[in-house]
Amino acid sequence: MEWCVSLPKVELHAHLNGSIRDSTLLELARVLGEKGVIVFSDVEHVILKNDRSLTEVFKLFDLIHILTTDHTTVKRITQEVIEDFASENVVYLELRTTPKRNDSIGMTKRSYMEAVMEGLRAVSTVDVAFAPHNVDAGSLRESLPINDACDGKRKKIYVRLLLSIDRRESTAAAMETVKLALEMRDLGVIGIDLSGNPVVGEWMTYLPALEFAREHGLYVTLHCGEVPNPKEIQAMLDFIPQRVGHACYFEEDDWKKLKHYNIPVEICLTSNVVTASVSSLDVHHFADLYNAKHPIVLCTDDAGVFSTSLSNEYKVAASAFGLGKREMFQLAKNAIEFTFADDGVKQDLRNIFDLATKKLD
Ligand code: 6MZ
Repeated sequence: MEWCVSLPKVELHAHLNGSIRDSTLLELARVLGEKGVIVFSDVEHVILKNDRSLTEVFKLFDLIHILTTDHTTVKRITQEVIEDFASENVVYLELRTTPKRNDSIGMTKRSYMEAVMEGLRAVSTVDVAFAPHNVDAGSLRESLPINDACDGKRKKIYVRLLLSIDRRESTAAAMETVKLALEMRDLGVIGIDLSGNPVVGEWMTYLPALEFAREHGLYVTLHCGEVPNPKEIQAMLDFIPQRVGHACYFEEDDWKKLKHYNIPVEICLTSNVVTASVSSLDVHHFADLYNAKHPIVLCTDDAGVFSTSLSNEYKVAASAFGLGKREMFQLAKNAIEFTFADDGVKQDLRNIFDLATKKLD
């Protein structure tokens, strides 16, 4: 595990509200309990529970959103989540979150995202490079020390943001999210994710917004095949997104299409097994895709909800699929090519890995 922690890593599938520390959730729940908004003893065991079905996961998200959807808390969780990823040597993070409205406190999707940006700026324990067009494109990038997992230098993490469309949303709400993403490009927003309870909603509802996103140069990644839904899986693959997440319930034609278009897959091992989207690691599609040299990247999905970390996902993959250090290093490094980052950032990341090669043997 120590080796997996010191390995530089790239995280491409992490939901902000799924990555919160348990201690923070409990603290927030206690405060709302004292205010009489919730009954603390009712929610404590829900937060600490380890095994969760997919249905329970989405109930938990409803609870988490009650605890976190105000500006101060959104700022706080963003800051903590970035610190947590950086502390385990994640050197590049694409963090995704669903911009939310909360009329009772005057929150708009834009003000939600402004709170996220404040959280990014509030990180002080590590250097955060998040705005491609101003902060880290110029002299600051040069002046920041390269993250070096193996010595005491200050860590640096690149962060880019993906805005999520929740499957419960209407076409108009999805379009609002895409327009917001376009307005926030200079602040490090680079793409759109489609997520949310996979048994809710219809592909055609989100398609106009996703097409609009693509036409305007935003990258798109889709939660695809987390539950059996053959028609939707085919429609999603025909859209040719830049990446897909999960791909658990693919049939032969789906694999063919995925491979034909060479679409990288964000693999979330612990999440898939806990939610029973895959019955066990022995039958997980990681092995087939890995052996076929299809582009894949290990990700956490929801490090808080599933009590995992990216280092742990590498450890799980190593023991389930027999990967050695060399294979794990290559797997982590390959992920650079599947990021939505620009060429300059990709080159920086390659340099970080090259530097680490010498020390990790
Ligand atoms: C689908 C998921 C998910 O956006 O509020 N989310 N969607 N499948 C999953 N697999 C377990 N895990 C998380 O983060 C939480 C939201 O991310 C999506 C859900 O829409 C959830 O409400 P944000 O920061």
